[in-house]
Amino acid sequence: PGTVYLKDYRQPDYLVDSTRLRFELEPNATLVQSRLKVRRNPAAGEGLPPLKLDGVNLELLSVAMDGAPLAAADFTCHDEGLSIPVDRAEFTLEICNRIDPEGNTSLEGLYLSNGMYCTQCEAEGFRKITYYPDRPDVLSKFTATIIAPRDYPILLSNGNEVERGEIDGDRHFVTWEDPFAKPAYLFALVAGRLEKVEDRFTTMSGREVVLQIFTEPKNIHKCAHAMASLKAAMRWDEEVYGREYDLDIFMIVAVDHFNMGAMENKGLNIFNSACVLASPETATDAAFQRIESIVAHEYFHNWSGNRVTCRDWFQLSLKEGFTVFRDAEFSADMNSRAVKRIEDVSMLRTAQFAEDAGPMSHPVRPDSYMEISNFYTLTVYEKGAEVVRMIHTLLGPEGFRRGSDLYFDRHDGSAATCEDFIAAMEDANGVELQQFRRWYSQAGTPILEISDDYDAKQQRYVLTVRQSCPPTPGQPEKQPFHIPLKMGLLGADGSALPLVAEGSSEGEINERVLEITEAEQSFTFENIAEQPLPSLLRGFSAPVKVRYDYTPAQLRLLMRADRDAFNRWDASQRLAFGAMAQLQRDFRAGIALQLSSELVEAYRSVLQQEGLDPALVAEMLTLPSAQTLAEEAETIDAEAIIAARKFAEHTLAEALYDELLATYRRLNHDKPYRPVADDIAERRLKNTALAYLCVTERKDALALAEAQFVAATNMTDSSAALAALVNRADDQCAEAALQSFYERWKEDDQVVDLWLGLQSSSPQRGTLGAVRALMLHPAFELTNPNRVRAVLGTFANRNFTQFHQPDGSGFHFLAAQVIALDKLNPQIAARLVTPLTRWKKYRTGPREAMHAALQSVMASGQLSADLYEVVSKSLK
Ligand code: BAL
Ligand code: ZN
Repeated sequence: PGTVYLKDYRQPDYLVDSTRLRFELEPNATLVQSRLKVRRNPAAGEGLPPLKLDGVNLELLSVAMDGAPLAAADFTCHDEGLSIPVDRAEFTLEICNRIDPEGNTSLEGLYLSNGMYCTQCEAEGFRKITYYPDRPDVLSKFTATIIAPRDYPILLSNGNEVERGEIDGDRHFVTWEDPFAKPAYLFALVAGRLEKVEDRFTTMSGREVVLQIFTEPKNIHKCAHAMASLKAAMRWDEEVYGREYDLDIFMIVAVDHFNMGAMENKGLNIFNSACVLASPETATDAAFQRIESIVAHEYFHNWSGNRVTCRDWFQLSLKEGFTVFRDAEFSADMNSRAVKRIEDVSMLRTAQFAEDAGPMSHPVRPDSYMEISNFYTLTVYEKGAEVVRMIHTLLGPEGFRRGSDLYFDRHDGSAATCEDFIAAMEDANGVELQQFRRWYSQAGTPILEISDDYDAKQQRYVLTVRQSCPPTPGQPEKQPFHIPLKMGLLGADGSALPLVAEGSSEGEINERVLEITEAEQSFTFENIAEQPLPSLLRGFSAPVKVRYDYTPAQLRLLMRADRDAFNRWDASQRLAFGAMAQLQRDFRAGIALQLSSELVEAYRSVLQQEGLDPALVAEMLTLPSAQTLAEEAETIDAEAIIAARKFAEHTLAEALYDELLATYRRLNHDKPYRPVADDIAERRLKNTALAYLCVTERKDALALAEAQFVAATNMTDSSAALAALVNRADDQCAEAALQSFYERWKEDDQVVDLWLGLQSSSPQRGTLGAVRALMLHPAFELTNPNRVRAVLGTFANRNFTQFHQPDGSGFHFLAAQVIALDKLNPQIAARLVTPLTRWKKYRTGPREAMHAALQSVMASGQLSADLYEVVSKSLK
């Protein structure tokens, strides 16, 4: 496969003013007719070059220009599309082709999922439907007529329904018209036997919008939370960004087979069932929160993505980074702000930092790709959101809003770039963000090495910051970034010290945002009456690593007293990191393991401290995951990480048993389920305590888990108890619980995914043999991405112990599954292979085994472009 470069971007030669589509749906032979009003793009240059249309896996039946049929010799048809000579500046092109939705297991384009037709066109799926200039900077007004047998009563597309009727007695049709010009990637079609729930929303200007959520009839009771989330998101976007919804109808459809979480097609969002359907009995708190955030995310795209779209796919973060930032702020407003931040940063530090340091490392705005699907990454999404957050921090909320207003005004109805976004922020605020742009072009995670000096006589405190960024593929040297470093200073008693910068006339403040722009920079604070303790990178104000030599005692002070909740948690993580690093060293040196008493006592204090948000307590009590420890390590020693983590967990559980038990008992009360922040926080802490108690494998603790499992009336408590049993209890007890759980929920796809994932992630039960057995379970299908993620994704990404078996069997097993999956669904295969791509970071032994597994994928035959890109770059 070839490489596409950002530097090669050219305007489209032709524009498509309108696109009329007609579908006659048949499982294996759907007929697609298109009628395009095409016009030479005056901005693209002179002459009339051939019209190039993208098309993949299509059976071409006919082409006509201005009504005149073209003979095969009149144009070129190849594997990737059509090239049609053109002799006029404007014309109507009519194309007829056939596709096979049932045979389409890639889940890109039009496909059948559980008897329901649906589409996924982003990024380049539309070319699997019909021949078209499938690029985001060609915006067109779409009309779609869907013809289907009457046993597909629901026929949906974007925009407004304008006509419906009967055809030949046993078929019917519906025509949809979208008044907003859009790129083909936002096109959607759904046909099925679906039921809907309906609600209404009155926009800020008083217009009434119909809201509909469609699902299979068996799931119709699971839509209420998504509907409530949608309405909250609509209101929030009006209040915070001044953005109003623009069509008269907004539809969401749940589908079972879906590569992504959801898709923001104009007026017709299509969702992975797992990201929209929830009931208290079947969905965990985490699922409720995920649904709230994804529903909001897709809705927010109506402005940040649809009204203003991307010029090309290198600009993907323009819509994704911004929209993730928007949804994160929405979730923070709806729930606990600190806990949301902690969750997001944990994920970023574990997985995005690893991506930044791995063979697929790329800037937020990549320079090149082979297959764009591989760039729907944590870097483009999550780090992209951090970049937007930094602009927000630098400009403040009002300045940022001025910038977003200008951005939407300037680019409404067009395709924009990341550069346009920053320029709007600059112009609206009269500031200059030239250096800041490096966040879009330079890959890698910057490191801040911070040291300080206190002069008691002068009462002067100097903070010195050195920044660097490791080399990444194609970028050996990095220029300094513009980094907002939010900080404060604590006195010995934990009080916030007033910050007065050298020469500053500002009044007393306790927190500052230092703007780091140089490779090395010092900041001086005057009138500091005592040796201060710095609280650095508050709220994780930049996606960087901070190195500062904190003592355990200083970390305990930050944990107890910092006014920034995020940094209280961060201090707990640093303390745990230090202790676990020591355990890893001791393990390798053959020294008997001993956990730092500082850590044990710090955790005890957290459990005893009054007035803390229980969710924050739960986060502070949770040791860094094995994956996070691996990301932090210079060289990954999986065996030592597993031993260290297991030992630390056991020691804490034994030492704090009484406090954990008291916490569990205090919070284990019967309360009707509500997915609201306070209740979620209590359940989180209760179940964290239960998991620790069960680590001891004491009978009393396991009895608590069994009792909770039996009595639970919501899935959060039920699955937490089951996980505690599955991870800790003897085979018989866990087996019985697993069986009864499956019998009760086997008809519910979301719960079955959870059941599969629990087993796959268990260090006890998710052995390779057990995972192979799960793949033979009737519930498992390799063609269903949710099942693949539940069993294989969980095993490779969340079962550190079993995946990293010293004989390398886990790696070779994953390689074999990736090879099989690539024939069916390249996007999912390319994602699943990720853990193997990190082979270079492992110590010798696992490194060679991982490398061999990856080579076996490469040698297995013809790989998809998706998988080829990831594997070939990782083998370099
Ligand atoms: N645009 C793909 C799905 C999402 O990020 O919303
Ligand atoms: Zn998105």
